[in-house]
Amino acid sequence: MGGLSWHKTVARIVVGNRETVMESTFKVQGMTCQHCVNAVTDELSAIPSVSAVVVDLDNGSAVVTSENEIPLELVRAAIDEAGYELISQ
Ligand SMILES: [Cu+2]
Repeated sequence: MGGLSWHKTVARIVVGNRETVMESTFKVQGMTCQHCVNAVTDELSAIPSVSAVVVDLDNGSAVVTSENEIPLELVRAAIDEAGYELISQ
């Protein structure tokens, strides 16, 4: 995979099935183990419209799949709630 981009939102729209899925990648600072990954995953999963969360410990990223675009402040609050920090540019 290429370099990590912060808050890159990709819209994947399937017209036939009327399915809209967005994937957003965020960088998270402070995760050190699987416990951290679980905490961040749980908090991000609790955001409305989020259908999937994949957290990568090695590169400190969180890929969030959602039906709608998620306000950045919600993501920031969720990561903060888990005890970590959303890295801003
Ligand atoms: Cu940990």
